[in-house]
Amino acid sequence: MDIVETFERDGYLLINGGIHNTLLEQMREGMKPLFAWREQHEKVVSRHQTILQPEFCHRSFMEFLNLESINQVAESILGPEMITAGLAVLFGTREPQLCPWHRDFHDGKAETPDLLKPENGRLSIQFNGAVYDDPSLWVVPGSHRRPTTAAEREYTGEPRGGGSDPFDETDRTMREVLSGMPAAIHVNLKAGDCLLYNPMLWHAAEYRPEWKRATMHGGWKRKEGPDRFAAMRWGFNHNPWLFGDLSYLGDPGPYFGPQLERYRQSVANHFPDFVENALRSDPTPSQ
Ligand SMILES: O=C(O)CCC(=O)C(=O)O
Repeated sequence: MDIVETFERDGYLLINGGIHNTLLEQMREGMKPLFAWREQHEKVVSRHQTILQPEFCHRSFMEFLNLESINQVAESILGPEMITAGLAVLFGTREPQLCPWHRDFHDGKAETPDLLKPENGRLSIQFNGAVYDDPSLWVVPGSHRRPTTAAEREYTGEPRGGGSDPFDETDRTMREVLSGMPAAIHVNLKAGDCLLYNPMLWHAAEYRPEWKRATMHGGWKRKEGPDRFAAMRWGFNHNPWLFGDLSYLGDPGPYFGPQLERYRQSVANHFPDFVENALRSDPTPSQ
């Protein structure tokens, strides 16, 4: 079975050691201002959603986004005309928290039945690229191409999106909640591993303060995705700075460069007002 068939069947692909060690070291440097940013927040912060903003964008992030080992696998699934979905970093939290079982576009949404059709399984990919060892994530293989089962519904309760909540472990540990989901498997990423996955997959995560976590979180879409589904336009308004002077990025590279151009084109097609405002105002970092 080739990688495309595996991705279609399971809804994910693991690229072992996709990020080489020298780059990992540089990315850890690039993470330092982001860890400092997190420390400034009183409340629990589990991610920074827009690390391509000028204040945080580090040269190593461009190199990561241009890794051939990862882009070629993604292109074999989505085709060469990929649109970037931006870049976030997942930290985990300062207090133990559970990111409960969910699909990114949940069962209550009108578009969900279509997004779950097997023929729509290759419109978008998201990734978790581990800069440090990362045992946080759990997934249910194959759940991206079928409606929620009665057992999953009973186990997960009301549909909800992502986000994480404090979890009282008096009666059950987070591990029990995660492993108790029917057919769930643990994704134990080692530093340098990159998981590509379909956002419709049931997934969940455990956040432990003792785990140092900086996992790159982004992805790609095929143009058809945002053209057909409003859900796939989520995040289009996260990066006003990508519509201004891009010289701060340096060389955006052979993969990310064209992916960024397609992103700008797709956002301009769907949200011309947003683009016009982004170009008019000074997109001062303000996350
Ligand atoms: O922290 C994680 O790895 C899970 C993130 C997540 O569930 C999401 O972004 O939808």
